[in-house]
Amino acid sequence: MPGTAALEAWVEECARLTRPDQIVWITGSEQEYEGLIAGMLADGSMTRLNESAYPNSYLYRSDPTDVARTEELTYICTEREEDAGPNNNWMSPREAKEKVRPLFEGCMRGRTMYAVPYLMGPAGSPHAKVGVEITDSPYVVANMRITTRIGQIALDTLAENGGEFIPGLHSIGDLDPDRRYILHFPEEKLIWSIGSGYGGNALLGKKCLALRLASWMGWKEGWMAEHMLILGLEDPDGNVTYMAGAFPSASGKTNLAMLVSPLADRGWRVWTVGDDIAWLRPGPDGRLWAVNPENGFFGVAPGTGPDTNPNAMTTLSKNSIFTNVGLTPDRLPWWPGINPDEKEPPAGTINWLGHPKEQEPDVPVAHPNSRFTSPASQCPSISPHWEDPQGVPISAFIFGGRRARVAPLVYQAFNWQHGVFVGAGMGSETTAAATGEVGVVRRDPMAMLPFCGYNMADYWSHWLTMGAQIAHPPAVFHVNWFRKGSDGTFLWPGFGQNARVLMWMHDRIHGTGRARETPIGYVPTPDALDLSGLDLAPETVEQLLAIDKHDWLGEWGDQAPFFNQFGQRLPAAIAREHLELRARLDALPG
Ligand code: GTP
Ligand code: SPV
Ligand code: MN
Repeated sequence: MPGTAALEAWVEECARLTRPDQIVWITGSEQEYEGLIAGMLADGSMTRLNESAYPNSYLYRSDPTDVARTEELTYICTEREEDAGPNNNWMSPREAKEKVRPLFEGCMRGRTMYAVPYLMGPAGSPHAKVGVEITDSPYVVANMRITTRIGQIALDTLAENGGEFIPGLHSIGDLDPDRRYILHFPEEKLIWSIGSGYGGNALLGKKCLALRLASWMGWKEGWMAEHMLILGLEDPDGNVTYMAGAFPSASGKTNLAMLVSPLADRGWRVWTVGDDIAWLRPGPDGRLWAVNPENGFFGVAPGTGPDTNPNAMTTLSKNSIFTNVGLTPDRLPWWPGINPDEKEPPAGTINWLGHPKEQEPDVPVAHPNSRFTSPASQCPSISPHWEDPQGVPISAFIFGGRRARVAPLVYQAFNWQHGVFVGAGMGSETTAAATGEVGVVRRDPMAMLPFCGYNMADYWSHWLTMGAQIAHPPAVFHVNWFRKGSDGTFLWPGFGQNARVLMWMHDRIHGTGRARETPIGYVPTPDALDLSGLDLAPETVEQLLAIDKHDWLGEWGDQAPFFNQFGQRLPAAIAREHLELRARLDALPG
C-alpha cells in the first residue's frame, strides 16, 4: 500500500532493524480483522466467547508478568534532563537509543511486522493527528482497530496534511521486564516501546502519543492534552453543559463519563464524549473546546456491572476484546461485579491465568487491572457531538482523587489560578492500573504524573498561561467519591448518584448553587445538594463535606516536598497559592 515516501522509508528502516518475516500494511477492513482474529484463535492466544451472548467478542490472556503499565520503565528522552523534570524517568536520546536499539535488532525474526496507520481525533478535525505504529503483536493491532481510527482514513489525513505522522516502533520483544522500555522522544516526536504488549505500554496512540507526546506539543503550540473524560450534562431545559474530568488511572473516569442519572425522569442526563483523554484548544469564543482523540474504550473490568455502569455493559456486549478476565463454563467473561448478586463465579470458571479457579483459590479470577476494549460508537450515552471536528465547549474541569480521608465529596476552586493549584496539589491512592503498591497516597497532579511528557513545573506554567489567554476559562472543581467512614465503608453511594454532584456544579456554573467558603474552596451547603430519594443520614452528609484542619495541615505538609522538587521552575503563582492555603488553614479554629 502506498504511503508517503518518508513513511515507507521509515517502515523499511524498522524492518532492517527488526528483521520480520513479512510486513503487512493494515487497512482497517473487516476482512483483515477477521484474519487477525482467526490467526489468534488458531494459535490459542485468543478464545472466542459465547457467540450468542457476546457476538464477535474474544478473551485474551496476557503474559502474567505483563498486566499493567510499568511506570518505572517509561522514559522521556529529551536533550536536557531538566526538560523531562523530576516527574519523569530520563535518558538522553542518544543513550536511550544506544541502549535499546540492540533489543530491537532482529526481534521480529519469525514474526509478522504490522504497519498500522492510525488517526487520533475525529477525521477532518483541526485537532486530529496521524500516528503510525509498527508492531509485531496482532493483539495490539486488534485493540488499535477499536481504540483508534486505523488504516485508510489515517492515510487520507496524512496525504491532506503534507505527510506528517508520528512514528511509533513497538515490539513485544521477549516480554522480559528486565528488557522492557517505553521511550518517548518528544523533540523528534518518536516513540519506541519494547518488551510489553499491554495497554498503555503497547497501544501507542493512547498514553504515548495522545498524552506524553501531545502534552509536549500542546505546550509548544498553545493547546492542552489531558488525562480527562469529557461529558455533557443535559439539564431539564435541554441545555448541555460540557465538563472534563481528570481522575488518576482506575479512579472513575469511564464510570462518570457513562453515568446513568437517577434523576433522568426530571430531565437530567449525561452524554459521553470521551472516557480517558481530552485534547483542548481555545476557540474563537474565548472558551476551551475539547475533542476525544480516541475511538473506543480500554476500560477497567472489575466493578463494572449493570448496577454500577449499565452503559458500559451495553457497550461491551459485542465486538469487544476482554483481557485477563475469567471465563465461565458457558464461555462468558467474568469479573467481580459483572453479576451484582454473584460474589463468586460458577464452578469450573477459568481464572485469568487460564486455570480452573478451584485449583488456584488464592488467585483472583479476573486480574484487578483486567480490561475490556470496545467501540465508543456502541455506548448508549454517546454524545451526538462526540465526533464534531471542533469538539465541545468546556464549562468545567473536575479534578478527582481516591481518598479515604481528607478530601470532601466536592469543592470548587476560587478562580482559575487557585484551580490550577488544586489540580497541582492533587493526591490519590494508587491502583492496579500500574505495577507497584496499591492503595498508597501519592501526588498525582491533574492525574498526569505518569503521562506528562515534560517538566511538570512547565506544565503548570502552561496551564496558568492558557487560563490567562482565554476569556472564559472553565470553573474548576475537585471531587472525591471514595471517602470512607470509621467502619471502612464508602460514605457516598457513587456511580449514578454522582449526577447529584454534577448538578451542583451545573448550578455553580450558572450562578445559582449555594456554597460556603472554606480554606480549600467553596463547599456546598448541605441543602445545596439534591439528595432527594437517597437514604443518607445528615451526619453522613456532614462527614462527606467536612474540612478537617488537622487532616488538611497534613495534606499541606505532604504537598510541600513534592512542590519543592521543582525548585526555581515551580511557577511563583503555585508557590504563593500553597502559602496562602496554609495561612487560611492556620486561621481555621480547632
Ligand atoms: P483508567 O481507564 O485506568 O484511566 O480508569 P478510569 O479512571 O476510567 O476508572 P473507572 O471508571 O474504570 O473506575 C475504576 C474503578 O473504580 C472501577 O472498579 C469502578 O467500579 C470504580 N468506581 C468508579 N466510580 C466509582 C464511584 O463513584 N464509587 C466507587 N465506590 N467506585 C467507583
Ligand atoms: C490508565 O492506566 O490510565 C489507563 C489504562 O487508561 S492504560 O491504557 O493501560 O494506560
Ligand atoms: Mn487512563
